[in-house]
Amino acid sequence: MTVQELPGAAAYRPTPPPAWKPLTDPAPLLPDPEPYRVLGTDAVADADPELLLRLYAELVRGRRYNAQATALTKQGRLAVYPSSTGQEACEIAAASVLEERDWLFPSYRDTLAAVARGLDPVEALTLLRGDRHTGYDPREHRIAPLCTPLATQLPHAVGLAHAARLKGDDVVALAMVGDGGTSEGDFHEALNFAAVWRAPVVFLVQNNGFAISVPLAKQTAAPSLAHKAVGYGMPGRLVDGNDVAAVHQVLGEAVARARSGGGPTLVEAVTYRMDAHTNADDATRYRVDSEVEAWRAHDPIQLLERELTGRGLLGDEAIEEARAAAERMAAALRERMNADPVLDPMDLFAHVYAEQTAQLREQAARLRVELNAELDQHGQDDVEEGR
Ligand SMILES: Cc1ncc(C[n+]2csc(CCOP(=O)(O)OP(=O)(O)O)c2C)c(N)n1
Ligand SMILES: [Mg+2]
Repeated sequence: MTVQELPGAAAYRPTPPPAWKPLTDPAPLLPDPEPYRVLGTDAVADADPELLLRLYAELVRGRRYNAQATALTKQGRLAVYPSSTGQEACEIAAASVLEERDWLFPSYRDTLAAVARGLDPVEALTLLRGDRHTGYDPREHRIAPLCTPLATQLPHAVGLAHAARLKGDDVVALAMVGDGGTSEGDFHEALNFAAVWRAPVVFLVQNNGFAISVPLAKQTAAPSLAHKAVGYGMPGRLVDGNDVAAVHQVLGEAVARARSGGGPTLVEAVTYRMDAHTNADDATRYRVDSEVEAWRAHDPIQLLERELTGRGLLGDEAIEEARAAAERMAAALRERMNADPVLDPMDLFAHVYAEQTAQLREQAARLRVELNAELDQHGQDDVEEGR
């Protein structure tokens, strides 16, 4: 078959689409090829020893909190506890880079971050013991409710941060999410909106290797979760999530960037969940001991302890002191959690809407009638049984 040349075809030259150019230079947005580390590297010379000692005490306290809360599930005092043992460096660093005026948006696994930010250790467990509402007033310490629906906290964080910026308030929101949460639509929507509007948000992904039993390789085919940042036009940072000095530095830089109007950052902290997903999970069904042991050798407390003792900044006495303080916290937590909470069923209707709806008022009235009837009935039984 011969191709017939159309008249004038010789003059036609295909050209690229008009006026195309990259919206953003992708090179500075790319994460480092290896997770950033401070402990055991030259960068540690720049780390403030006072800060490292404070972080150490918090890590020890955090681990003890995880152990105590897990024990409370076995004693029937807590319905469920998603432990962050092994991930304490991310939890503590996240809390410590924020100012009081900032907001933290935690997931269900981030109780420690909330406690490290000042939340009462018992109030932090209220939801997990199945008590009232969130268990705390989110406005008091500027900590959004510990969020169980995956990734829904992310658009909330972006909305709050964007609104604060429009109002001229100096507020940064730090939102925490797991590796599994990055597959949610909310993750995409939050990052896209944040980047387009340069919202003052920091996204911290704790990549702990698993979403319950699903390993990272089944979650994504991206080179790393930090690489996803480039697709939204924000910087992606990859950090050793067990190196508290590194996580503190990277998150601190991201917060400073957000505060100065530079827009959002996606930080992927590479870490590992040492315990099962929750007390209701058996992790031996989907992961091998050798993997767990390899991570045990990269324990966040040990990494920092070795650094500090090696430099003569931490001695046996200070270690004992940190452990004793953690024990005191655990004892107080045990004692308070062993007291039965007094609950008012009518509280169900509080804090649902700023102004109660007609339906809720009607339901509340019906419950009130039922409760009164029950009270009368029990009162009657008591009389009949001679009590
Ligand atoms: C929208 C939604 N889908 C599913 C679940 C059930 N679920 C609870 S935890 C979890 C795994 C999440 O894994 P990841 O985000 O990696 O966080 P991790 O538990 O490892 O901290 C799933 C699927 C949920 N809570 N919300
Ligand atoms: Mg995970």
